[in-house]
Amino acid sequence: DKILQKSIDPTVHQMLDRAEQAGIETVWDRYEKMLPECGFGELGVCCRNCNMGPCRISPFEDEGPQKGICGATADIIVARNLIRMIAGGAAAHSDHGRDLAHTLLLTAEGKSGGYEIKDEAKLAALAKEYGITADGRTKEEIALDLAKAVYAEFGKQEGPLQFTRRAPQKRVDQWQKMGIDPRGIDREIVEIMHRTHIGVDNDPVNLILQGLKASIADGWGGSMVATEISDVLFGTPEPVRSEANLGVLKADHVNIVAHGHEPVLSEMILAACSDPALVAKAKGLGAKGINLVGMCCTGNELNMRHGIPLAGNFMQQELAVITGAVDAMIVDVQCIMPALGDLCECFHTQFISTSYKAKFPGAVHMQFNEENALSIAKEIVGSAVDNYANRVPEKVFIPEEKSDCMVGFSAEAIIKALGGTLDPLLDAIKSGAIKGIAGVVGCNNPKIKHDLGHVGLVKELIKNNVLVVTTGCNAIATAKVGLMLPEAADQAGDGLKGVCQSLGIPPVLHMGSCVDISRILNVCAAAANALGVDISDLPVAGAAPEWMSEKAVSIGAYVVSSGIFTVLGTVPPVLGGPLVTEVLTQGANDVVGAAFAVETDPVKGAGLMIAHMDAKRKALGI
Ligand code: BF8
Ligand code: SF4
Repeated sequence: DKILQKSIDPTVHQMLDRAEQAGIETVWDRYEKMLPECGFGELGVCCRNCNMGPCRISPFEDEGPQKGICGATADIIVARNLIRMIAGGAAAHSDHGRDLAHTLLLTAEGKSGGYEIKDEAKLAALAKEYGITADGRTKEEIALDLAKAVYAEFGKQEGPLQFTRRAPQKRVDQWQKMGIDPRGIDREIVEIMHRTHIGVDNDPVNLILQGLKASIADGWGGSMVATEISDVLFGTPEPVRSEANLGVLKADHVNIVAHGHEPVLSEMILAACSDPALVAKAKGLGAKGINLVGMCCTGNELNMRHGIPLAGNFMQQELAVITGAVDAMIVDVQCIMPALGDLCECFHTQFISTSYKAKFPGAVHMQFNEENALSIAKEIVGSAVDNYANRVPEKVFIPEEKSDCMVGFSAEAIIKALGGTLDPLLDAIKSGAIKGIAGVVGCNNPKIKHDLGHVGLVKELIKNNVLVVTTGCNAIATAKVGLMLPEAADQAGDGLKGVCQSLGIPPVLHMGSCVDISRILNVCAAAANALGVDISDLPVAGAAPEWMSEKAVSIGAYVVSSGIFTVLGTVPPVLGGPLVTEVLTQGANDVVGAAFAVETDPVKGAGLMIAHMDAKRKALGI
């Protein structure tokens, strides 16, 4: 019936059925109420950048306005809107990176309340990269210099951003030639806001180039800082077993869902959950213990580093509450639906916000800070435990479905699994056992049957011997259906199957949260450097089958800017600008050696990626 059409995930069907019976609305209901979505918005041709407007351009040449009041054409408006999305996405990722740099700084100064430097090898490697002397110095002294150096990347006026130099020299040369080698992370974002103000940059191509520049400052800047510093503070992920889907909630435990993005919070919540006094408190209330599970990218961070179970991806955040078994939903920043406030009022669930940057109607705000991190985390967990007493057993229904998964494939872990170098992987690519590597990432979006885009595309890729690396909500989707188990190699083509079986790895490798797409860039850069070619020469491709966020727009832009062909599974709001559409899908090839394609059918999307890999293989003579 109607509910079955909304997702491929049986937990979704069960929870939506319950929601319907209880008269509770979810993201799918609100989506349907919104239909038809605004046609001008879909095409990207509405502008509110000044108060002479709002203006919107008629898609029909012979009727309605063809220019905004200031004279802006459809292409100008589309380009401005698109790069403002990039600015939003790059700002979100990079502010996350900044928070990690801040935490490292406080930790190095001995001012943080509970953090420590866990990965000294990575600290040493990063210090070397930044030219920081390590000889005879304590890890705190080295970390202080490193924290200051990465912190400075945000406010730099002149480049280069250190991590951009991990890219092959040919790529850097091309960025410089096109004027898109970023200077400072914040600077490129601010410049987008300047250029898109009324009466500044009105050349669509020039606007898009600035969008690419800011996106590179995200992927090879803010996001990479977030990943690398998280590893220094919390450890670089290594393969670990875990579970995924709503079935990870436990009826006889205090259930805490950590939702959002920054491990700065979730790591401390995890530490607080094993506090003996809090565990005893939970037991005193009749629970068997405290069950911490993750949602969205914070879930990925906890999952990759500690094997903490994944409750679900973006479209499942409301559904977790509808189980009636969640005692607290603890959130920080990004991808947290404001709908959770009203929803939690229908249940006993406590909705706890923790960041001054992200407050929500209906949430209890418990301000988190790094200086007193562990003690605040204990207060937050304590509040969740107390709330177990308010749980209404008759309202609890936890779906049974969950899948085992093997996760934790950081670049370092992949190299380790390969025996110390990338060579065995490159050899498998050269021999044709593996056709290529696909990075499949991104959100959920009610415009697409939930998880069908993700799972459909990934299954088709592995069947065709394409090794898949994944992050974000795609990672959660694939974990839930068992694709992250070594046994899933049975679903792969013979070549990929053989490689996975000999290494004991799944055909779909979980590389982390969305900022961890920087891990994928690092693997691509290392592979290109090992072969002496540019990233754009490699048989690799990207896809975001169900993307929705501004962060995803920035990601798409930096992945293409890095030379990787990328397939989008939902249509970006650019089709109203014919020139912009042409630049993104064709012209970009001449600028950065890659471009976008839009394909809403996941199997066809995989086909485009495979054809691209075949073409690259041919050009490389393999
Ligand atoms: O940063 S994939 S819905 S959770 S934006 Fe959000 Fe999209 Fe999920 Fe993580 Ni990424
Ligand atoms: Fe209209 Fe131009 Fe103002 Fe945009 S900037 S609202 S197109 S007048």
